[in-house]
Amino acid sequence: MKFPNDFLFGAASAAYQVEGAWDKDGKGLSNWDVFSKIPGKTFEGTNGDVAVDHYNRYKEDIKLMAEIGLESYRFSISWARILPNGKGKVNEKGIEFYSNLIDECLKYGIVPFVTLYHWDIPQALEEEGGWLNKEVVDHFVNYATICFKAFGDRVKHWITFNEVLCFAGSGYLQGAHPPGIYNDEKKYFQATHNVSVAHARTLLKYKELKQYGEIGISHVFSPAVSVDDLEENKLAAYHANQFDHAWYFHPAIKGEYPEYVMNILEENKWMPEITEEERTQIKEASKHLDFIGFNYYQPQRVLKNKEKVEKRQKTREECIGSPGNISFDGFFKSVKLDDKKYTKYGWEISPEGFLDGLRKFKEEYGDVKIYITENGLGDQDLIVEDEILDISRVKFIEAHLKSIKQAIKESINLKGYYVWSATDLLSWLNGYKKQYGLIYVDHKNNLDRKIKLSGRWYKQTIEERGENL
Ligand code: BGP
Repeated sequence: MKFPNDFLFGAASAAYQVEGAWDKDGKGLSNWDVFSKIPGKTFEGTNGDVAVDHYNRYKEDIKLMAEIGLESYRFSISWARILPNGKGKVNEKGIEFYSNLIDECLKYGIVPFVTLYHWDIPQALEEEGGWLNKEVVDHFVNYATICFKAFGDRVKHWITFNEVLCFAGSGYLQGAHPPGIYNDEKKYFQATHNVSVAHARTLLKYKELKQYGEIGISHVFSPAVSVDDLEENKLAAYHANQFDHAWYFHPAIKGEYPEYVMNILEENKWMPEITEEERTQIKEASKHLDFIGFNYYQPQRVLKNKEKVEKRQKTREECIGSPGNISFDGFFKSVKLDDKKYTKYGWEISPEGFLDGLRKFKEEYGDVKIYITENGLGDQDLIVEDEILDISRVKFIEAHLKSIKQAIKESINLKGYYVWSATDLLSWLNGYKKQYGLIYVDHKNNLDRKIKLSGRWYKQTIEERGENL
């Protein structure tokens, strides 16, 4: 079987992780510009001031992506580049940069797939309460509308938000991302609800503008599976899926929050303030959702937690995504298992868990169109005589594309796959050492680029439309 012709093979990035030029051409400060400079927050104090200088080298990067044969490039817009204070006057230089980037993609026939929010809120709005402040929702819709009007003639694929679970969980439960708050469930649920409303209103605005493209949201896809058949562990897995998936997928797809979670929020006094108008907006938007994006890296192996939960700020090591942590509410625990394979960074490698999760998703949510907006291997690549021999990454992508092929055979509505990431880039909490790219960036040598083995392998796979997988 070949992958269908309308299936997009792409790769992805995010503004803060690649652009650099943090204070160039009128860009305002973002929360990450500030947070990454607080001692101890990031790996060896790394930040995105320069990142991989995509802002200045985007032409070279897009050319290399074209050489790989990428059909689509997913990137994000930095809100503070468009609106330095998050609201008010538009920074024309910011519009110009993204306009040029889009044109450069189109020059090679690469479809731009644009994320409006990949975690970098303008610092001025963060200081006004960030996602806890409902006025920020208005500002977001305004920012999105500016982007639709400026780029919507050429961009026909939009993602409102990237991984709300990750930025809100890290920002309000673990203290590992800005605004660096921890153990504040009430704030976490209020922020996630406000983001759901921002997504809904932005989607409705987009439809109102009649630009005839598609719009969706990308979420963490990390299906929880019980370690065994014990009832208490199966309940732990159910609970994890309700909080980590249903709390996000339900409003976007079904237009309402899951009852199971709502009951627990009520019992614990964690219920966010939700107005009738917001409920209606969420419901209405769900009817027009075009697709859901999944960022899949690993499943979660869980069991009922019996340990006491310590109410404290998590260390960076506890927040980098490897299993071994207790959930925020103390209900379940994720664990490493002896019979599973793990990456150098301790993330499970499970193409089977991916396929299994996709099947379960279809059972629950039906035929929703899906893009895999991120999937990839974080590693420290082997370099031999200047060649980047990232064999493990080839194997990783190959195995996950096989799962997708099988899923398509089973009529799961998958329409695209984006390798995380196009070029090597900044990992939020792991610095530049943790590489994901199809294109190598040499930090010892002027940030020189070079296509890796995985890039060449991906090129061939795209040319064959995956027939030989
Ligand atoms: C996702 C984010 C990406 C990226 C990726 C890899 O959660 O959307 O921005 O960072 O994870 O994560 P990490 O860099 O922590 O390995």
